Amino acid sequence: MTDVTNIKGGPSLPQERKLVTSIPGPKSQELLARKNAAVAAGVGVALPIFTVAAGGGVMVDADGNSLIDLGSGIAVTGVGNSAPAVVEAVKAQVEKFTHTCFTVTPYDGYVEVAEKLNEITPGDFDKRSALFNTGAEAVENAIKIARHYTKKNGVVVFDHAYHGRTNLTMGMTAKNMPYKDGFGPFAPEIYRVPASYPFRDGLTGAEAAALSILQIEKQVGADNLAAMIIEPIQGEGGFIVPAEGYLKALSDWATANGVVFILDEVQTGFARTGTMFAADQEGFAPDLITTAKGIAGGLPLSAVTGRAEIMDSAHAGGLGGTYTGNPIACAAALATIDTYEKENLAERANEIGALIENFFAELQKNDDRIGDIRGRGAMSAVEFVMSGSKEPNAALTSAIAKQAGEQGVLVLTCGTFGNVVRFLPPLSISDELLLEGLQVVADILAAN
Ligand code: PLZ
Repeated sequence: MTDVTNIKGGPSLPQERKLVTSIPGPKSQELLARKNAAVAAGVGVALPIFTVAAGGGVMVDADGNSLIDLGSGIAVTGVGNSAPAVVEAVKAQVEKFTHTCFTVTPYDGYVEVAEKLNEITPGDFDKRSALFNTGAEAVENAIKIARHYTKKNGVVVFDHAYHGRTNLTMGMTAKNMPYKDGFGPFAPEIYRVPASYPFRDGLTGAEAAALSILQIEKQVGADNLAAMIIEPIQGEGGFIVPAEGYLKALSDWATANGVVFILDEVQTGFARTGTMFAADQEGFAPDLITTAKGIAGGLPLSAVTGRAEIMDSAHAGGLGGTYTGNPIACAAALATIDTYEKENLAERANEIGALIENFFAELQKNDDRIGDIRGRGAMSAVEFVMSGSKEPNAALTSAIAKQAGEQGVLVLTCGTFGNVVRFLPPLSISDELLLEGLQVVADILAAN
């Protein structure tokens, strides 16, 4: 059996799909049994292979199998796992100090990340940032800040939205199973309205926005509304790209009505969609933007960035947390953002996206279960339907994910109806490996 004890990750790992056991192999099965006996059942896993190393476009498991990674740990390792610049920055920081709590005694890494975010996020206005640990925490804080600034309470969220698993963000998330079921009651003053879903509603951006706004005006009222928050491309909800002009119309309405407009770019941010942020392609800047995931090469860090007058409205001591803006995560973020810029990974995301979309467009000619191919950059997805209809085909979708995993390709699913296969490869993946992974999916499709 392969000895995996001393394998190092990063891009120098052999970039190959290689199966030496069935998936999951005996070592992973042994670890899975331990996991089931030690870890709460609610913490599920998509593919029970236990990782020992990862980098470039592959992950190696405890049995020595090398799998193609088309998930990036849910859009986190955009620069690749254990990217050399990140490893170096983390090592250097960990040898200096590991923690002070920024709100006790500050350090410059935090400030530098804030400066960088203020510079690269959309919007030509004076900005401030605050750092947190997780996407959900960033979303919670964006809502806190918007409420404090407007002195209003209501929050508008959308169908198919995903914003997290904490109590407030669970209430903001649309899908019941598995995120909310039995975990209520949820926080008050959250109002859900329809969102643009071109494949299913056939509406233009202007028509869809008019529907959303009508409901907001009739059921909430701008005077009661602190914020509206939306993902520029809905992620967990199905990689739904709204019709052109939809987001701008919502933002214009919010601005005209004294409502803080927040874009949740936790999944879309950092080069993933072919620009540094998805909003860069929408022709407007949100008041606030939440980021996480791709920000720090895998270290837990998140942020709220936005207009100085809104961000500064909360009193000193009102925002914080023991670990928020941890120095090691900040060092990793600076190296990660530098890597996106220096290696022009946004452009690479576009190449990856074009490759995926062309690949499935070819298959779609002979397979009408491929209902919709959509996305931007390396945030691409295929929505599967029953032949000759738009009825969601969740069975085919989960069969693809399961069988792809067994054949050494990690793919993730998503969607309110569970019928979307999403592709979120690390931007460090090679064309060859990506195409090999897609071909595995194509062969599974042909066989099912
Ligand atoms: N906002 C847009 O995509 C996280 C969730 C995975 P956290 N999405 C992946 C899971 O099953 O928990 C996400 C997101 C958007 C917020 C979040 C929440 O980010 O870092 O998971 O809290």
